[in-house]
Amino acid sequence: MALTADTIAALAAHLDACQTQVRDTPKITDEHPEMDWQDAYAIQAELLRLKLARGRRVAGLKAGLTSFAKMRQMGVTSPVFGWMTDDYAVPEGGEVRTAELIHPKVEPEIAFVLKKPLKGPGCHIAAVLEATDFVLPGIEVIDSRYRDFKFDLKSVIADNTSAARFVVGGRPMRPEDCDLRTCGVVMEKNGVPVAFGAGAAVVGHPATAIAMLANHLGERGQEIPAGTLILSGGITEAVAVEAGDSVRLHVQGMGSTSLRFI
Ligand code: 0L1
Ligand code: MG
Repeated sequence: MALTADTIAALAAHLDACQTQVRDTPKITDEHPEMDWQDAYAIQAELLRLKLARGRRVAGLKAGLTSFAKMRQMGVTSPVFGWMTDDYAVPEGGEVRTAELIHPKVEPEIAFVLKKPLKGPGCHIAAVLEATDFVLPGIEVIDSRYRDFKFDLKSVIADNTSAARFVVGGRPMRPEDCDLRTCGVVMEKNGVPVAFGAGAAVVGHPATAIAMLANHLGERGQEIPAGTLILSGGITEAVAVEAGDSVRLHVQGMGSTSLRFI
């Protein structure tokens, strides 16, 4: 690691303050170009520790930058991983207070809920499908704490992959009852379709993103517990939203889920 424990703690506190005070910041690698991958995930872990110390609990995990569209949009080549706490969860059809966010965007995703734990290394798509209880539509609200969403991969990892809010719902399906590669998604903003795609946009198959997450955690001696909700990654580019917008995601065979920005 390139950063000291004090610097890691200070950077996590800075990103935490940006989120709670709804203000943006230049990317942290501007000040700390020596920051390495381990530092980035250590800052993310310290951010989580701060939240748990305030009484929050982990509500799920996420893979990000998993679609070729997102990778192209952000100019990166590898996925990133993060977590969501209970205060990020929006009830189905519920409201998101835009004043609590900096510059929100929404992503259409397929969420997985596990019935068995998953542990890497060596986790693969078949193990994920066997461990999955059900899949369902999920909308992720991302809100990078970095000015104008301008960041590099290490900065975005430290910022918990821009996680901010999420909603899941619709009609959960068993993974054996659907083809997650070809299943189509349509996301509407204010009733107008704004993003379309199919599951294969997420690293070829959304379950592969879950296997990548299990392998990432396995390298750190961690596993994904049974019962965990995981957002497998945006299927299309993220769409900017503002107060007054409503967003609905339809996933083939799984119904739809929605939220509103007030
Ligand atoms: O969930 C995601 O794909 C977001 C990853 C972070 C990059 C961004 O803020 O767009
Ligand atoms: Mg996402």
